[in-house]
Amino acid sequence: MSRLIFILNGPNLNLLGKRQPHIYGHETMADVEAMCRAEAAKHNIEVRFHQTNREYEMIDWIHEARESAGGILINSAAFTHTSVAVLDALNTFDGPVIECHISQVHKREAFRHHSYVSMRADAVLAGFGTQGYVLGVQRLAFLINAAEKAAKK
Ligand code: CA2
Repeated sequence: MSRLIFILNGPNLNLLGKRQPHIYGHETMADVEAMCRAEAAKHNIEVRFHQTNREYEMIDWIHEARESAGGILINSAAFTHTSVAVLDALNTFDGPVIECHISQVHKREAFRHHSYVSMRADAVLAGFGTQGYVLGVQRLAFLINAAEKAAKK
């Protein structure tokens, strides 16, 4: 199994750390990327890290992950609650998918309680702040290692 993971971030997350720190904290996307890369390096995992405000770009990266990645960690932001297209793309990916939300979405508005992505995700992290990304990377590394071991048997 590939030791490359894709970490994909949806709309408005480029503003992380710059607005609404009471909800999303003070770290920026660049800080989150650095945290993910540091954690991945501990597990000998390579990272592609992307953020987009465009649904088609998110879908294209999921298609790219099909060809090369051992797992996906995704914070699809508002697309989580609206996008059948992102769900359809994730359903074409064979490896583990972990959904991550910085905030505890179930404590927030009712429209954030439903996630299309959760219909595909193997695990969901919500409310861990940006630490959730680190936990997601750890879990993907564990699953990739387990799959490698199983393949050797
Ligand atoms: O909690 C999360 O990570 C969310 O995925 C964030 C999305 C929201 O639509 C989801 O319901 C939950 C919003 C991302 C917007 O990010 C911003 C960050 C800072 C300032 C403004 C927006």
